[in-house]
Amino acid sequence: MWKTWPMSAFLAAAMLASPVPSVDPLNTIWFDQPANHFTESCPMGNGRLGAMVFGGVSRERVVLNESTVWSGSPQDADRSDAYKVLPELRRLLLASENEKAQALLQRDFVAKGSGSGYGNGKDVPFGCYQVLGDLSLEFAGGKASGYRRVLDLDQAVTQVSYEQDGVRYLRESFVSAPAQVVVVRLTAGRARSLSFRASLSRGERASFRTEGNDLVMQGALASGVPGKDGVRYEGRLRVQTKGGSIRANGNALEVTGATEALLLFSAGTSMFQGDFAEVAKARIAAASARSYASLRREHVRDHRSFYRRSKLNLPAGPSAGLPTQDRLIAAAKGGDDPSLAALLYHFGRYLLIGSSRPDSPLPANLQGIWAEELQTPWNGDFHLDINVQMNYWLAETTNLADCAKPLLRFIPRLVENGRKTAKAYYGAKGWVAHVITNPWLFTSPGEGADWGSTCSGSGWLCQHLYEHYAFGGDKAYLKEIYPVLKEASEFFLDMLIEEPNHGWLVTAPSNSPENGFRIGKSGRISTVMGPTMDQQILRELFANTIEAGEVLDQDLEFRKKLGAARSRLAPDQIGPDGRLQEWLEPYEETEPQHRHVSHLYGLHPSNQISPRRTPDLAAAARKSLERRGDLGTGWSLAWKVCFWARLGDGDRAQKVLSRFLRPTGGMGVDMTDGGGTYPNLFCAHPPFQIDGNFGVAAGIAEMLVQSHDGEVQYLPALPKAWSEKGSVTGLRIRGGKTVDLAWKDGRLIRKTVRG
Ligand code: FUC
Repeated sequence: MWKTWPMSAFLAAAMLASPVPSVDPLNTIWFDQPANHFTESCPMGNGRLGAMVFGGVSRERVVLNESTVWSGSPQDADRSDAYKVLPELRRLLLASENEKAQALLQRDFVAKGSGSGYGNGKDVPFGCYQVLGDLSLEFAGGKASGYRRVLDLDQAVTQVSYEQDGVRYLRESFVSAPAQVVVVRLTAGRARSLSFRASLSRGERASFRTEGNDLVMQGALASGVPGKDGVRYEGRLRVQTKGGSIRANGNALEVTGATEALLLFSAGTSMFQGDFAEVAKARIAAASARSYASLRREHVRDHRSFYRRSKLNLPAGPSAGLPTQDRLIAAAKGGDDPSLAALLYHFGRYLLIGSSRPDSPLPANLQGIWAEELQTPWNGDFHLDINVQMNYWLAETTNLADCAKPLLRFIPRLVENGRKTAKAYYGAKGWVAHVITNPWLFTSPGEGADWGSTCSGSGWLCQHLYEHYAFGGDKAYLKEIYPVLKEASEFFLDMLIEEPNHGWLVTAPSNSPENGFRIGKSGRISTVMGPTMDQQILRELFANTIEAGEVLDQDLEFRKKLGAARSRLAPDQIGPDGRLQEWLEPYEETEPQHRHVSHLYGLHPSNQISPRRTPDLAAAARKSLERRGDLGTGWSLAWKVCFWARLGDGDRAQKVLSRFLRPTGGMGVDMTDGGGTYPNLFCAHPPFQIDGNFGVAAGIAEMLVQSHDGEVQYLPALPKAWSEKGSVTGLRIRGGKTVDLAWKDGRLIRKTVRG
């Protein structure tokens, strides 16, 4: 039954993999020891299948993911009569009785049922993104020396190599998008010295069996409804060897005395595919008929067709050759290594390519597609008050616009449920999504009044639809997404109320994610009308809808209506202390250093505030940022890098970036200022949350080129630390052109604009 490869393919494969992988400080993450935790692992992915290699010597652990492994099921979480309390809610808000409004909102205006289970929703209908399972390889053998584990971002290949009992061992792994398989190849430097036991495991809801040289795992996830199965899945591992023998032993396969082994894994779920098990089996069959060298070559070529579109080159400092973790520590101690920021930039792009390919079934979630738990933090869901959006900030600017497609396809799918929610809660036309959503297209408010009633989630998502047009200029695409923008605008047109003091139009009820304030001796309040962020999102949504209507020559009357409403939206206000106000009133916030900086949405990601066009507002935004401070959770730091870049302050952006790179191992949830970077460069909220990786790469791009402000700005926020020399290729600007730059002593020495 073993497959014997032709000798020529074997030789080619052996020559491809150098025994001691090389280290390029711009493109490699590497370790001189195995991982103890997945935040030290080497993550790889093809936009659907994910793998994290731990690289143990006596036990290799590869954590496997599949992006549709989601528990839960569709549910109706709308309270159908919520709209009846809307007048009273609004009366209380207009009478400045915010605390009472929030109590009423909590009672009658949140989601029906268990909502997201307060972020622990794996067994409720909201559900949770979950690990698929583990692949374990157990080896016999003594102490290893010369250990090295390298993730090569340019090839998207991980190599684990060491010497044991005088034999050099090499494991090479990748996750192929063209072949849709996880590939692990094990080689030994001496013939017939490779023996191991391979097994699959999962903490719950899984059964295992062997089928010839295949290991199969299958199961059904919780639906959240007692007695009903949720998503069904199947994973299949095939083991092939050159030399030696393979034997099934219980639910494991044992390889003895091989010179080389090839492991192929594929998986699928029933979320979008009835014949998922057959498809996975067919993929294994197709891949196992090919040589390792051809699978690898195809994979590297495919990966590079995304990865090599942009490259940042910054000088390597003395610590650049160290293992990545030591490099982080050296930088935190003040060591000079600008190339570390370039590695972080490349890693952000690498992770987007790995978790969100043009044909991925779902957008990247809070952990991309790299989870090791059954209950991931915050359900590994799609948060709409910053997180899923931040995941895609780098897509357009760093030349991965096609990787945004999973999000762009997901947004219109929310419309149907969003219409129902709009009607149930606001008696309004159009569609709305609040602060959390999932593959079951949840659009109801969250279950906690203090965070769950953010009503601008849909508006913020629409920004992504429109920006894709602003960068790409594709009118056929604009035509497709226009109805989504229009209906989102219709919702807000219908739900806005007039604020009596100035006659401004404001959202009500809402909040400023997820911050609170007090009035007099009140407790912490969040419920308000017209938080600044909502108003900024609506100004942008209406403008984009109008512009899209103009380009498509549609809906003149509607455009006029939108324009009139837009001019009456509450404006940005500068408070008595000179800061940009977060709410309609200059309330005293309960946490002045809160991680969200929602009221600066207008500065970034929107373009409403700029030092050039609105200097007063920009100065007020700067004051707000000063007060928020330079600490925060991982994603909050990433956002601050973007803010300072937009304010043209490269050194400050660099300072926050250094904080982002602070090495941490902390895994507990920290909502304040524990943000930093894990040994494998995953962003620490803590816990691990991938948005920060994406946001910081977007921030680095903003430091180098900006195109949101009516004219292109080259090197708008180049910090002194990078000024000596550097270059970047492939940054994308609105209108679709691509920019390459080089600089020396802080001055631009070369600029090429292509396209
Ligand atoms: C929001 C943030 C938290 C966290 C969570 C997933 O609630 O305020 O910091 O990122 O989303």
